[in-house]
Amino acid sequence: MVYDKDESEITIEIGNFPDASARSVALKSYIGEDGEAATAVPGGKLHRYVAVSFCLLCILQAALNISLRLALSSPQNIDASCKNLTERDNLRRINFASLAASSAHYFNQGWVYFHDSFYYISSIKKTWQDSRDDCLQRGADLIIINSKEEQEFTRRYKKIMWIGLTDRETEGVWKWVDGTPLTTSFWYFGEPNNYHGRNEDCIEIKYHDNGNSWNDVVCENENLWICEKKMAL
Ligand code: 2F8
Ligand code: CA
Repeated sequence: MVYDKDESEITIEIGNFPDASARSVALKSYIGEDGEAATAVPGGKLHRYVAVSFCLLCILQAALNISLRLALSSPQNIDASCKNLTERDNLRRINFASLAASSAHYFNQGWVYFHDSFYYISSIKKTWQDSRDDCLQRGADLIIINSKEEQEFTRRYKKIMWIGLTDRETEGVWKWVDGTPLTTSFWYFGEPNNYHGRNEDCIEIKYHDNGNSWNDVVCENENLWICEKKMAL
Protein backbone atom coordinates (compact mmCIF):
# COMPACT_ATOMS: atom_id res chain seq x y z
CA MET A 1 0.00 0.00 0.00
CA VAL A 2 1.51 3.39 -1.03
CA TYR A 3 0.32 6.73 0.37
CA ASP A 4 1.44 9.76 -1.53
CA LYS A 5 0.99 12.82 0.73
CA ASP A 6 0.84 15.21 -2.26
CA GLU A 7 -1.91 13.25 -3.96
CA SER A 8 -5.38 12.59 -2.80
CA GLU A 9 -5.17 8.94 -3.77
CA ILE A 10 -3.81 5.87 -2.06
CA THR A 11 -2.57 3.11 -4.28
CA ILE A 12 -2.93 -0.38 -2.93
CA GLU A 13 -0.79 -2.90 -4.61
CA ILE A 14 -2.78 -6.04 -3.98
CA GLY A 15 -0.15 -8.20 -5.50
CA ASN A 16 2.37 -7.40 -2.75
CA PHE A 17 0.38 -9.13 -0.06
CA PRO A 18 1.41 -12.71 0.55
CA ASP A 19 -2.05 -14.21 0.92
CA ALA A 20 -5.74 -13.51 0.69
CA SER A 21 -6.27 -12.87 4.43
CA ALA A 22 -3.47 -10.22 4.52
CA ARG A 23 -5.03 -8.51 1.52
CA SER A 24 -8.40 -8.52 3.22
CA VAL A 25 -6.95 -6.88 6.41
CA ALA A 26 -5.21 -4.22 4.34
CA LEU A 27 -8.36 -3.48 2.39
CA LYS A 28 -10.48 -3.28 5.59
CA SER A 29 -8.07 -0.85 7.26
CA TYR A 30 -8.22 1.39 4.21
CA ILE A 31 -11.89 1.07 3.32
CA GLY A 32 -13.14 1.04 6.92
CA GLU A 33 -15.41 -1.41 8.71
CA ASP A 34 -18.58 0.38 7.48
CA GLY A 35 -17.57 -0.02 3.89
CA GLU A 36 -17.09 3.71 3.24
CA ALA A 37 -13.80 4.79 1.67
CA ALA A 38 -11.55 6.51 4.25
CA THR A 39 -10.50 10.04 3.33
CA ALA A 40 -6.89 10.83 3.13
CA VAL A 41 -7.01 14.41 1.97
CA PRO A 42 -3.98 16.55 2.92
CA GLY A 43 -6.32 19.23 4.48
CA GLY A 44 -7.19 16.69 7.22
CA LYS A 45 -3.99 17.49 9.09
CA LEU A 46 -4.81 21.23 9.08
CA HIS A 47 -8.26 20.50 10.47
CA ARG A 48 -6.71 18.52 13.28
CA TYR A 49 -4.33 21.40 14.12
CA VAL A 50 -7.21 23.89 14.19
CA ALA A 51 -9.31 21.61 16.40
CA VAL A 52 -6.43 20.97 18.80
CA SER A 53 -5.57 24.69 18.97
CA PHE A 54 -9.20 25.54 19.65
CA CYS A 55 -9.31 23.01 22.48
CA LEU A 56 -6.11 24.42 23.96
CA LEU A 57 -7.55 27.95 23.79
CA CYS A 58 -10.70 26.78 25.58
CA ILE A 59 -8.65 25.16 28.32
CA LEU A 60 -6.54 28.32 28.65
CA GLN A 61 -9.66 30.48 28.90
CA ALA A 62 -11.16 28.20 31.56
CA ALA A 63 -7.92 28.29 33.54
CA LEU A 64 -7.86 32.10 33.35
CA ASN A 65 -11.48 32.33 34.52
CA ILE A 66 -10.80 30.07 37.48
CA SER A 67 -7.64 31.91 38.56
CA LEU A 68 -9.41 35.30 38.25
CA ARG A 69 -12.29 34.04 40.36
CA LEU A 70 -9.89 32.70 42.96
CA ALA A 71 -7.94 35.98 43.04
CA LEU A 72 -11.08 38.09 43.53
CA SER A 73 -12.39 35.92 46.30
CA SER A 74 -9.07 35.78 48.10
CA PRO A 75 -9.21 36.33 51.89
CA GLN A 76 -7.54 39.75 51.53
CA ASN A 77 -10.17 40.94 49.08
CA ILE A 78 -13.00 39.61 51.20
CA ASP A 79 -11.47 41.29 54.25
CA ALA A 80 -11.16 44.62 52.40
CA SER A 81 -14.74 44.60 51.15
CA CYS A 82 -16.05 43.56 54.58
CA LYS A 83 -14.06 46.41 56.14
CA ASN A 84 -15.56 48.89 53.65
CA LEU A 85 -19.03 47.56 54.35
CA THR A 86 -18.53 47.81 58.09
CA GLU A 87 -17.20 51.37 57.87
CA ARG A 88 -20.10 52.43 55.67
CA ASP A 89 -22.56 50.69 57.97
CA ASN A 90 -21.03 52.39 61.01
CA LEU A 91 -21.25 55.80 59.33
CA ARG A 92 -24.89 55.13 58.49
CA ARG A 93 -25.58 54.05 62.06
CA ILE A 94 -23.91 57.20 63.45
CA ASN A 95 -25.81 59.46 61.02
CA PHE A 96 -29.07 57.73 61.83
CA ALA A 97 -28.44 57.94 65.58
CA SER A 98 -27.54 61.66 65.48
CA LEU A 99 -30.55 62.38 63.22
CA ALA A 100 -32.82 60.48 65.62
CA ALA A 101 -31.37 62.36 68.60
CA SER A 102 -31.71 65.78 66.89
CA SER A 103 -35.24 65.18 65.71
CA ALA A 104 -36.25 63.91 69.16
CA HIS A 105 -34.79 67.11 70.64
CA TYR A 106 -36.75 69.39 68.25
CA PHE A 107 -40.00 67.44 68.73
CA ASN A 108 -39.61 67.62 72.52
CA GLN A 109 -39.08 71.40 72.33
CA GLY A 110 -42.40 71.78 70.54
CA TRP A 111 -41.06 72.22 66.98
CA VAL A 112 -43.29 71.16 64.10
CA TYR A 113 -41.98 69.06 61.20
CA PHE A 114 -43.05 69.98 57.66
CA HIS A 115 -41.43 69.15 54.30
CA ASP A 116 -37.85 68.43 55.44
CA SER A 117 -37.71 71.21 58.08
CA PHE A 118 -38.53 71.77 61.74
CA TYR A 119 -40.36 75.01 62.62
CA TYR A 120 -40.60 76.83 65.92
CA ILE A 121 -43.29 79.44 66.52
CA SER A 122 -42.56 81.77 69.39
CA SER A 123 -45.07 82.57 72.11
CA ILE A 124 -43.59 85.99 72.96
CA LYS A 125 -42.87 89.06 70.83
CA LYS A 126 -39.50 90.57 69.95
CA THR A 127 -37.91 92.92 67.38
CA TRP A 128 -36.80 91.34 64.09
CA GLN A 129 -33.12 91.17 65.15
CA ASP A 130 -33.87 89.77 68.63
CA SER A 131 -36.15 87.21 67.04
CA ARG A 132 -33.44 86.18 64.67
CA ASP A 133 -30.93 85.89 67.52
CA ASP A 134 -33.33 83.61 69.36
CA CYS A 135 -33.55 81.31 66.31
CA LEU A 136 -29.75 81.29 65.99
CA GLN A 137 -29.41 80.30 69.64
CA ARG A 138 -31.72 77.40 68.92
CA GLY A 139 -29.44 76.20 66.12
CA ALA A 140 -31.81 77.53 63.44
CA ASP A 141 -32.66 80.84 61.75
CA LEU A 142 -35.76 82.81 60.82
CA ILE A 143 -37.81 80.97 58.22
CA ILE A 144 -36.86 81.14 54.54
CA ILE A 145 -39.95 80.64 52.41
CA ASN A 146 -39.06 79.09 49.08
CA SER A 147 -42.22 77.36 47.96
CA LYS A 148 -45.97 77.90 47.77
CA GLU A 149 -46.40 74.94 50.17
CA GLU A 150 -44.17 76.54 52.76
CA GLN A 151 -46.02 79.86 52.38
CA GLU A 152 -49.35 78.05 52.92
CA PHE A 153 -47.86 76.33 55.97
CA THR A 154 -47.06 79.72 57.58
CA ARG A 155 -50.60 81.00 56.99
CA ARG A 156 -52.12 78.11 58.97
CA TYR A 157 -51.07 79.70 62.25
CA LYS A 158 -53.06 82.91 61.64
CA LYS A 159 -50.48 84.91 63.59
CA ILE A 160 -48.45 87.97 62.63
CA MET A 161 -44.86 86.64 62.58
CA TRP A 162 -41.40 87.74 61.45
CA ILE A 163 -39.84 85.82 58.60
CA GLY A 164 -36.17 85.79 57.53
CA LEU A 165 -36.44 88.42 54.79
CA THR A 166 -34.99 91.96 54.90
CA ASP A 167 -33.62 94.79 52.75
CA ARG A 168 -31.62 96.33 55.61
CA GLU A 169 -28.35 96.10 53.67
CA THR A 170 -29.52 97.79 50.48
CA GLU A 171 -32.90 99.47 50.21
CA GLY A 172 -35.13 97.62 47.78
CA VAL A 173 -32.82 94.56 47.52
CA TRP A 174 -34.60 91.82 49.43
CA LYS A 175 -32.46 89.05 50.81
CA TRP A 176 -33.11 85.97 52.89
CA VAL A 177 -31.13 85.45 56.10
CA ASP A 178 -28.87 82.93 54.34
CA GLY A 179 -27.87 85.65 51.84
CA THR A 180 -29.90 84.32 48.91
CA PRO A 181 -31.89 86.84 46.87
CA LEU A 182 -35.67 86.84 46.82
CA THR A 183 -37.01 84.98 43.78
CA THR A 184 -40.51 83.75 44.70
CA SER A 185 -42.50 86.33 46.67
CA PHE A 186 -45.93 86.53 48.32
CA TRP A 187 -46.43 90.28 48.83
CA TYR A 188 -49.84 91.50 49.91
CA PHE A 189 -51.46 93.95 47.51
CA GLY A 190 -49.54 97.27 47.48
CA GLU A 191 -46.58 95.88 49.51
CA PRO A 192 -43.73 96.49 50.08
CA ASN A 193 -44.49 100.19 50.50
CA ASN A 194 -42.26 101.81 53.17
CA TYR A 195 -45.57 103.02 54.54
CA HIS A 196 -45.72 106.80 54.99
CA GLY A 197 -42.03 107.07 54.21
CA ARG A 198 -41.02 104.81 57.07
CA ASN A 199 -38.00 102.62 56.80
CA GLU A 200 -39.87 99.30 56.56
CA ASP A 201 -36.97 96.90 56.10
CA CYS A 202 -38.28 93.70 57.74
CA ILE A 203 -41.03 91.35 56.67
CA GLU A 204 -43.95 90.00 58.63
CA ILE A 205 -46.61 87.50 57.60
CA LYS A 206 -49.73 89.52 58.25
CA TYR A 207 -52.67 88.96 55.91
CA HIS A 208 -53.45 85.31 56.68
CA ASP A 209 -56.67 85.25 54.69
CA ASN A 210 -54.74 85.96 51.54
CA GLY A 211 -52.27 83.69 49.76
CA ASN A 212 -50.10 86.79 49.40
CA SER A 213 -49.67 87.70 53.04
CA TRP A 214 -46.39 89.58 53.34
CA ASN A 215 -45.98 93.13 54.60
CA ASP A 216 -42.86 95.22 55.17
CA VAL A 217 -42.65 97.01 58.54
CA VAL A 218 -40.02 98.74 60.63
CA CYS A 219 -37.65 96.16 62.13
CA GLU A 220 -38.02 97.65 65.64
CA ASN A 221 -41.66 96.57 65.86
CA GLU A 222 -42.25 93.62 68.13
CA ASN A 223 -43.79 90.48 66.68
CA LEU A 224 -43.98 86.75 67.15
CA TRP A 225 -41.54 84.93 64.89
CA ILE A 226 -40.99 81.58 63.19
CA CYS A 227 -37.66 79.74 63.12
CA GLU A 228 -36.72 77.06 60.62
CA LYS A 229 -34.21 74.23 60.93
CA LYS A 230 -33.66 72.21 57.75
CA MET A 231 -33.49 68.49 58.43
CA ALA A 232 -34.33 65.76 55.94
CA LEU A 233 -35.51 62.72 57.93
O1 2F8 B 1 -48.04 99.64 60.48
C1 2F8 B 1 -47.49 99.80 59.23
C2 2F8 B 1 -48.40 99.16 58.19
O2 2F8 B 1 -49.60 99.91 58.15
C3 2F8 B 1 -50.58 99.45 57.25
O3 2F8 B 1 -51.08 98.22 57.67
C4 2F8 B 1 -51.94 98.30 58.77
C5 2F8 B 1 -50.01 99.39 55.86
N1 2F8 B 1 -50.97 98.76 55.00
C6 2F8 B 1 -51.57 99.41 54.04
O4 2F8 B 1 -51.35 100.56 53.82
C7 2F8 B 1 -52.54 98.60 53.24
C8 2F8 B 1 -48.70 98.59 55.82
O5 2F8 B 1 -48.11 98.61 54.57
C9 2F8 B 1 -47.77 99.15 56.84
O6 2F8 B 1 -46.58 98.42 56.83
CA1 CA C 1 -45.66 97.89 54.54
